[in-house]
Amino acid sequence: MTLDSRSPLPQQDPEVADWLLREDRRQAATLTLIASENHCSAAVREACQSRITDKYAEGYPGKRYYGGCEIADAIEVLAQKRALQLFAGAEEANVQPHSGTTANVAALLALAGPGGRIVGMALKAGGHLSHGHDKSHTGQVFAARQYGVRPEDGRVDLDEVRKVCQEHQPKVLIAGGSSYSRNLDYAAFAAIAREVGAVLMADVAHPAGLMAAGVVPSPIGIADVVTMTTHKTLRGPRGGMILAKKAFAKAINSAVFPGGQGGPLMHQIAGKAVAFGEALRPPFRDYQQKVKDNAAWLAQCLLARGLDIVSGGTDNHIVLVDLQKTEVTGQQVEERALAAGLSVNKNAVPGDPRPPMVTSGLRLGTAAVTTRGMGRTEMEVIADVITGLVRGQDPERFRASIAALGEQFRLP
Ligand code: DSN
Repeated sequence: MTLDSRSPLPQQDPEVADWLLREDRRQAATLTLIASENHCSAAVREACQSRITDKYAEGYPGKRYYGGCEIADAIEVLAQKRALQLFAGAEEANVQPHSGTTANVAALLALAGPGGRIVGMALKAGGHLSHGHDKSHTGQVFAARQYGVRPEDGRVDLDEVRKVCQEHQPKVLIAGGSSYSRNLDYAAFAAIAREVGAVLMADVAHPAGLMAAGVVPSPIGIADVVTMTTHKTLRGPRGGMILAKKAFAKAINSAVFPGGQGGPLMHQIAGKAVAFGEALRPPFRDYQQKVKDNAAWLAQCLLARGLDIVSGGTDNHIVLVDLQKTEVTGQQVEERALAAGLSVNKNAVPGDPRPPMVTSGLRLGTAAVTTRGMGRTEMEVIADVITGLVRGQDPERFRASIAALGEQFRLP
């Protein structure tokens, strides 16, 4: 945000303006290692704060319930077109979901129907709440079963996925996670889905940007439906998107609107169009390669300093530190990291005996620090700090070096 003497907000509402400025300063001074966060460009932010936020555009381009939607139509069509260019091979794009969870709920309702059987990865194994967890509508509205990961190597066991599917006979099999750091074999998931007559839905909320850049495998053309968020590695505005094979598009569109949402957030859709445009340019591929290289190097540095990493490394932007052999919990390290200037999140590790607000793990992600231009040297500093904090060193001793990195590597 840029507030100056001509901005209306500080004059009209100094309290909110002050909080927003503080958030700017917080982000600048903190290194974000939360794997689901990133820093979108000033152009994306400008689109998101545009006047089109005022416009109601219930419906879809060419078929709206209000007049005056010509420009909303043009923006939404542009966002769809760019999404289909970016994820080449996808047949239809719905850019209206307000978030990844609303995208997942809509897709599941379209594909399984209320009460329908679904199978997804358990939250504790690296899945997401919206993949059938019992505290989520997806575990309450649908008959959900979950698969995990192998305790010995932290990876998805396809034999277990097949077994759960054979027993449960789901209408939808979900491949994807929110703290899973390894590539998924989408073709193998598709084969299992076919064996039991299920539709395959891939949730690529986390690796979407890496996937768009071609640095990790893509489920496009393999999965029937692909859901994602636009604000993680994809580096766009907050929101969701669903890509679908033509056969499923009508049901999915109806499940998004009128099923689960009213008016689309046209300002966010404008931001999505800008972000997809950025992702179509060559520097985006280099950025994603660096995100992945930084994560691999960070994992290696942490291992070299004696910490355990779930699955022994990473294929994407996520590094999941397993603290079970240490004296500390995820919650304690999260608090210490914040005191040092690192924003990280506690996270369950496979088989974690601790509750979700405590956990025995730490999820790190390299998308945001890579956006700021950081590389191998900075990953080594971060690994030193995390290791020091796990071993009980005072966060204060790291504050100055983290603040210096924040000064050197600016926010976009
Ligand atoms: N909060 C996102 C994540 O951390 O993966 C998803 O809900």
